[in-house]
Amino acid sequence: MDILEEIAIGVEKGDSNSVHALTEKALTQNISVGEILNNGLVAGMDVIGEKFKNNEVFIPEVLISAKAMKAGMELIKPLLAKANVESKGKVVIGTVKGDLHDIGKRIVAMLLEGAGFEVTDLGVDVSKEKFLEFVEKERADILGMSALLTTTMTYMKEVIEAVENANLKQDVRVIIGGAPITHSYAEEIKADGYAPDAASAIDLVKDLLKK
Ligand code: B1M
Repeated sequence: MDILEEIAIGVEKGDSNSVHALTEKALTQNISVGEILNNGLVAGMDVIGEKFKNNEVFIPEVLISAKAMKAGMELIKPLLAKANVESKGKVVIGTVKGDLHDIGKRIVAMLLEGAGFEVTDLGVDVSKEKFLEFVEKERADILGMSALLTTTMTYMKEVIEAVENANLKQDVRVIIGGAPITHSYAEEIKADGYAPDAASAIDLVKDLLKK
């Protein structure tokens, strides 16, 4: 088995120590950061994403694998920019103002990162001003919003209106999710997409960014 396969299996198993050590070893063997990222870390996370979609693994396993992936990511992140590894796209994501639920949003963010997207996670209780600031600053391709409360989901509409008023609607696709969100609500507030779970969110983002 080559070292990249070993990294992928380490991510799948959620073994942070081995992923960290193997990534370090791969770098000393002059394996490119792009290969480590795509054929090691992301490959392992892809397997977990697929298993999560098929209900073969559950939230705790996803979180443990994401942690293992991060153990490798922290070593290669500083080298990625220099290596000119092409990002699959930039995503700014957060839970909307007034809402402190972040477990589902974190899973979405981690799977997106695992799939090779550059993710800026703004956390919880995010105002429209902050969403806009980071969409502009990061030149985001995707703005993702999460809400778990029926009282906070309405804020998504305000954010989309703010995006329109700032003339950014052409530049960024807005996707939404969270337990109370439905496809028809997404249509009603003119979001570009809705995903019922984290695995579908990855497919949705890939689909929206198809050139
Ligand atoms: Co709260 N809470 N909570 N809570 N909480 C709910 C949501 C609730 C349904 C419980 C209930 O009454 N049965 C209810 C909402 C009722 C409603 O509005 N209809 C509720 C309430 C009322 C409250 C408080 C108001 C309680 C109070 O204080 N009186 C309060 C509000 C605080 C606030 O936000 N201002 C509150 C607080 C909390 C805790 C802080 C204690 C904690 C959150 C901890 C945290 O997130 N760090 C909490 C929790 C844990 C829950 C439940 C039990 C679980 C939520 C969760 O994490 N689910 C929840 C009841 C439930 O859902 N069974 C509940 C697991 C997670 C993986 O699923 O977030 O749905 P979910 O994410 C999924 C998909 O929705 C999707 O992908 C994820 C993974 O597949 N998805 C996206 C999510 N975001 C996405 C974004 C996308 C795409 C897909 O694109 C961008």
